[in-house]
Amino acid sequence: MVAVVGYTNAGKSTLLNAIANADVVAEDQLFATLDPTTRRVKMPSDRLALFSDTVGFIQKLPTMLVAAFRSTLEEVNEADLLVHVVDISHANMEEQIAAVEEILDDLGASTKPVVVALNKIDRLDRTDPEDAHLLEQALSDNPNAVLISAANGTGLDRLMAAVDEALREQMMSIDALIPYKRGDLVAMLHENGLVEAETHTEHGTHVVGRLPLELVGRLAPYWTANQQSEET
Ligand SMILES: Nc1nc2c(ncn2[C@@H]2O[C@H](COP(=O)(O)OP(=O)(O)O)[C@@H](O)[C@H]2O)c(=O)[nH]1
Ligand SMILES: [Mg+2]
Repeated sequence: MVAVVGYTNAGKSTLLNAIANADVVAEDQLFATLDPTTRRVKMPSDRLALFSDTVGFIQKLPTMLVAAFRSTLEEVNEADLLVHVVDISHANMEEQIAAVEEILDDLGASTKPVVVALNKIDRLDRTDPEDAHLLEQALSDNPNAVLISAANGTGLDRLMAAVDEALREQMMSIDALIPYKRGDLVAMLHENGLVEAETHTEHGTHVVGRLPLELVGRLAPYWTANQQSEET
């Protein structure tokens, strides 16, 4: 589960549309997204990820939006990873980043892994020294950021690869021998994890791969001697 967060108007809904062909309304106005919407996205690794749009973050949240924000709070807290969309063409980019980080902190989500997407690079001109400096500064402040244009699709493949890799890092290595009567567990692994090797033995399906931490325990009865109890 990936929650797309960011200051309002940063381009969250546009990004979600671009990666999922979702019909999320993109409007140049505050709070066009009042309800979080979730889309299934096939990642480069072939895994499915659920991307959810969230209500735009702003410095002071009006009371009337607290209810709408509550569902965002849920999306954020349940997410394995956050994609923080930043409008790099905005004069107050830094304040906006700080405001979003502060809200994430308030939500208790400041320790979630984050991929920063510096959006709207189509509005910058690299041959303009000021823009070039801005890009350089933004990248040195956010070393793992990906430059994108949600509007024209630039960098979306690199963003997806970065998300895939960050999700992979969230997973733990597994090595299990699953009896044939527990085909449901093999299916669960394919759906939620990464299968690196799968062999059919006399005693069941031997699988090696990676699985989100919270699901690893389900395979515990079938771990082999090679299963690491701690991530290495
Ligand atoms: N030039 C440009 N405009 C963008 C880009 N991404 C979004 N926008 C525009 O920015 C405005 C806000 O986008 P939206 O997706 O609604 O932002 P949200 O509030 O974060 O969901 C809309 O007018 C979009 O068309 C981009 O990559 N380049
Ligand atoms: Mg939106």
